[in-house]
Amino acid sequence: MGKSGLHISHWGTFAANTEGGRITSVTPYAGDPDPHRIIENVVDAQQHPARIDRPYVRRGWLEDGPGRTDKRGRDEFVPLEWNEALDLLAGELSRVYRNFGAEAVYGGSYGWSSAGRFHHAQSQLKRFLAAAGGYTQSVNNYSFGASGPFLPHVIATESQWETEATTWKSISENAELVIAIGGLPRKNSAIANGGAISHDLLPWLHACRDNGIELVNVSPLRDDVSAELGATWMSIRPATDGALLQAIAHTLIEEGLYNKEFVANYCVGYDLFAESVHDKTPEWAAEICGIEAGAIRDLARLMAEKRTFLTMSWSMQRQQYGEQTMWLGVCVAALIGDIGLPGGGFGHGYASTNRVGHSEMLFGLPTFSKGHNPVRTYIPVSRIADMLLQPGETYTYDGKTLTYPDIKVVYWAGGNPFHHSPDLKKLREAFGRPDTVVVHDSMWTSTARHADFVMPATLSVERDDLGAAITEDALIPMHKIVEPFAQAHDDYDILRGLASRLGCDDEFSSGRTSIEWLEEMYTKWEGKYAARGHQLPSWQEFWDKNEPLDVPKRDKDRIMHTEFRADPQAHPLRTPSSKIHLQSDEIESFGYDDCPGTPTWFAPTEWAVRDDFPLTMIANQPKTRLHSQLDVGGYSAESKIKGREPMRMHPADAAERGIADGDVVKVRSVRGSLLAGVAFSDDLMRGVVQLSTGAWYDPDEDGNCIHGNPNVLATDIPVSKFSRSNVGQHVQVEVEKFDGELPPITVWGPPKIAIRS
Ligand code: PGD
Repeated sequence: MGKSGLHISHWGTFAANTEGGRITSVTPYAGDPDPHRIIENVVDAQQHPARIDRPYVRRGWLEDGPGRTDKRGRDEFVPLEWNEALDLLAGELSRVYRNFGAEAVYGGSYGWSSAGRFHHAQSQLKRFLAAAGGYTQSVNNYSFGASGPFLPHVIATESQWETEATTWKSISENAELVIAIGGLPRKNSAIANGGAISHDLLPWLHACRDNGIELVNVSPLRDDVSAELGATWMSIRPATDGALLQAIAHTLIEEGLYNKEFVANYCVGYDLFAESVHDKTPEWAAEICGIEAGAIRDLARLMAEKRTFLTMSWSMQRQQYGEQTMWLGVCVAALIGDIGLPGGGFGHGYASTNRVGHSEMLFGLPTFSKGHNPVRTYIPVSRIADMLLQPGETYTYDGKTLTYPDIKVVYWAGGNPFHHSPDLKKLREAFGRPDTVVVHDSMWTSTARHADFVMPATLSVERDDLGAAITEDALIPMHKIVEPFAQAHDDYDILRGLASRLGCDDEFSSGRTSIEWLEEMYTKWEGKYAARGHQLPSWQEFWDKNEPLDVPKRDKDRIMHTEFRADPQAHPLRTPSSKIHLQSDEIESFGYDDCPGTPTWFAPTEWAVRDDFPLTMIANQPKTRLHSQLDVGGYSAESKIKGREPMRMHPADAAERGIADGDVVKVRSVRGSLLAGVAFSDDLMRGVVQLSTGAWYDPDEDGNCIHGNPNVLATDIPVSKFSRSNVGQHVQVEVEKFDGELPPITVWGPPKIAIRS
């Protein structure tokens, strides 16, 4: 029996108890004020039957060679020896680089991978592909792929609204009213990209409550703000927040309550904006969003009276026309005029992870370079299926016209597109197009099953690393806890094996082992702090001590845009006019009918099918795991109902359909269907069901999911012609009781493995 040092995951920091080389339990870090149970998933996952034990190649690829096929995701796999796998794959990469050039290799490889600064699979892959010749890249992300490129045109760049966001300290001490559009869900703040150490959301929200701050949760889900905070719940129909915001703006203007001085000095485009909301009365909005007109007026008046902080969750823009919704939030915050004042203004993504609103490390974290990618071609990340299905086709993005490249190799490490991509049947078809698909993962996820080459990666508990999220107070030395499962290798070593075969090992590895890289990264980082007068221990001391290292942080009392407010000439915004845009000639000049230059609310096109699919599904982030990671782990598994992902439903909506609590149901959309287990809840408004993402896609013969992955239902249309981001948050569905024989879940074990002849 043993107890490990601390280990860090995106969802928390823990020590592990081990016995006979296995993890038997985990204990949360004592310094975490609000640990989350997700850390428990690590225990069962490490030796789970779903682990990939060795390299594999798809039988069809081995027998027929590379090429277009409909067998991916349906074929069996042939086990390979490591050298054989690396030789075969290196040969295929050489063929493609030689015959088609580097643009034909897609290395966008989106995904969260694992915590740990060095063994970050996606970064390792990018460095390797850069050294091998280059790759087609992706830009933006699935989290805030619309607001990321859009907000810089009207108010703030990503680095501003993320890194320079007003801190919770300032909000809790100075705000009088916090309006949370999309709520402030504790479950989402469980995670932090890079590794969560201290979960502070609840303590900060308790401070807000104790200081008498009024909290308003604008969401179809009551529990998007924890019950004990006593928030006012404004239950709003999904995808109608833009209409609510237009009506608030209308009231502020109509009643002369807006801050004229702020608008005159810090904004452009007021006249056109005011004209655009002229007829957007609270009565008009009430019909759309289901909130009474009087309540909308009262809210607008309250906002004008009190120091107001208006924050919008990332989910607000993971919807069709998401840029416009975000922009309307900016406009309302600007009309209120508290931007740049203590505890007031506009925020985006507070509680969407454990990041926004926390101060950051003074001079960043240890890093390594992803090398130089000579290929300039890129796609907005959510356009993966369109790219594979429509090579050579042109499309718009952020004022530009781009062309989809012709991809021959798709190489993925540390992501699960068969989790994250809406419209999984379309993705399946798209994954049939390239010559070769390569996946590194620790688990037989659905993405691994749709690959030709499957390379078994270690879990973070099986390797040495160092880590923390940028908003933490400490850096954690992550000593390996257990030996790698079966023949799993670190991504770095797999890629090194390929690099040496392709003749680019020097460029990729610089001749270093993993531990030498950790030393190199730490030493450079420590030097950066030392040069600025902050003495940190040497690498050897840090590593040997095996304890969290305190790292100095930037000011904890920051207010976004305070300098701009103090002197807009000396501290201009990086928008075209240097001010906040309530209207934009630049956006108008792009000519996108779905993203015009004066912000407005549009009804989602999916509403056209409401007669047949009357319920709106909210496909949001899960409580029991991060995305799809470790879905097989104990905490995630225990939430399933008859082996299916739980779907919350209002008892009255269920009663109308003859559905009982705990029933398995078939959920249908225009695009497909899935099975889920029903959990009754009156925390949802009527007409809404909620099914979290992340149940591993387990397709039947027609590609419908027997396990409960909502992306088989969701549409792959873009947010708009501007950002081309994903709209997975909402889909129209109908639900019926499933009375058939329940098919067994197959995705939690290995796929069919061929006996080698
Ligand atoms: P994860 O489940 O985190 O999902 O999509 P993302 O692809 O990031 O996938 C990470 C994968 O990496 C897992 O399969 C894990 O096993 C693997 N992995 C972990 N560590 C390692 C490692 O060290 N090496 C290797 N090789 N593999 C590793 C997330 C994406 O989903 C995001 S960010 C958002 S915000 C989106 N949200 C929604 C949504 O709200 N609604 C819908 N319908 N869909 C969404 N999809 C998006």
